[in-house]
Formats: sequence, C-alpha cells, structure tokens
Amino acid sequence: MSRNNRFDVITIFPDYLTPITISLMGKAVQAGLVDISVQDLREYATNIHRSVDDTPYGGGAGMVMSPQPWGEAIDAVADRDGAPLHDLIVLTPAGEKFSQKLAEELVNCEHLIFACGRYEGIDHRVTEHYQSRSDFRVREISIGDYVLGGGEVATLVILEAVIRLIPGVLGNPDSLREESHSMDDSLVEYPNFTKPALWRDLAVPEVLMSGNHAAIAKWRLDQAVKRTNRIQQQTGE
Ligand code: 6GU
Repeated sequence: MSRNNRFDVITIFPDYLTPITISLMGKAVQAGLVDISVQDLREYATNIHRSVDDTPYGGGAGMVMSPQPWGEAIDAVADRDGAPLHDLIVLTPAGEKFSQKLAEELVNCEHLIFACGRYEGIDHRVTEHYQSRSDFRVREISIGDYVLGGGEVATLVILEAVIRLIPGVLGNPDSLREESHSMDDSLVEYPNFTKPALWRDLAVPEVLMSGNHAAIAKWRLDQAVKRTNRIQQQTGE
C-alpha cells in the first residue's frame, strides 16, 4: 500500500493540538509511523493586523474566516509535501458525520490537511476552490450533532481514530480485527472483565471463567446485541 501518513493541521490555536505528543498519537509520531505538522493560520495573513476574519456578507451575527490566509496556508502545505493528491478536511458542524467507516477510508490517504474553522466558519469559496482542483479532494466533516467552538477538538478526534488504524501503531493488531468485525455488524462491544473475580460483591460472569470458547462467544454476542438495542432505544435511531 502506498501510504505516506502525513498530516497537516491548520489552526489559529496551534497549542490546542498538543495532545498529539501524548499516548498513542505521541508514540506513533516518535516511532516515525506518522508525520504531523501544525501550522498557525495567522502566519499566512498578509494584512497589517494579521486578522483572519471579517463580518459576513448578507449580515448576521459573528465573524467569518477570510479566504486569503486559508488559501496561502493550504497551498504552502501542499507544495511542501509534493504528494500528487491532497485530501483537504474542512471541519464544520455542517459536514458529513464522522464514523469508523470514514476513519478506515482516511487512513489510506497519503496527505491529509485539516482546516480548523472557528467563529461562524470559513468563507465557502475556500471549499469551492479546492473542490475545483484536480490535485485536491475536499471533505467537510462534523464529529456529531452538537456545536463546538472550533474544529481543533474535532481534528484530534479524527486524528486519533485514523492513527490507531495505521499498521504498527497498536501493540496488538487483533484488537483491530475484533472491533472491525463487530462494527461491520453495527454492534457495540460486549462488556469486559479482568481480575479480581470478585470486586465489591460483584462476581465476573461464570461463563467467562468456564474455558468454553463457544459458550463465551455466544455470551459476548448476546451482550453486544442487548447493549446495541438499549442504545437504539435511548437515541430513538
Ligand atoms: Cl467539525 N466543528 C464545530 N465547530 N462544531 C462541531 C464539529 C466541528 N463537529 C461537531 N460539532
């Protein structure tokens, strides 16, 4: 597989991305399995005040991010990378809903560029411009039905979901196989238990200590179905 695993994040708050140095993502960077670079959008603003936003045409509350710094910043990271095709991810609550399926798609992209919008979002011509170019694919992505202050946290969510799918990042690749199997059936995971066998008067289910693998598999599937049904009742989906 021709995979570069290069990620560029463009934001007005580079410090927001410090979690990429910790835990799973931090280790993947340290091991050279991924290359993540964070760009400060303000450095690409050409006006005297380095401002990156302005009032919306048509009126309305809040500010809209100006196309100029975005265009310069995106072009700069694309030129530096030299890949033939860049995937531009525009984070917006109005985007396509992020999912495990989308994470599995994104892990195959050579160069992902995350555009973290703030305020009322980015001037829409940025999306339109890159959609019209043959060296870019553009996706507008949301991580769920709620409103965040900006795309930074959403980027962290997507980065973590994608990076753990890169071969060599997880210590035990079996955990990937098990969960992708259950995700295919759109079931959530069964509950897990470890030692001690008795904790605060609560015993681990007998079947898990039986050594009967068929019975264990059946119990786990049963539990996963029950959990899935309970969630569906709660959300009404
Ligand atoms: Cl990607 N951005 C913002 N601002 N809010 C969100 C979101 C993104 N996804 C869910 N809510």
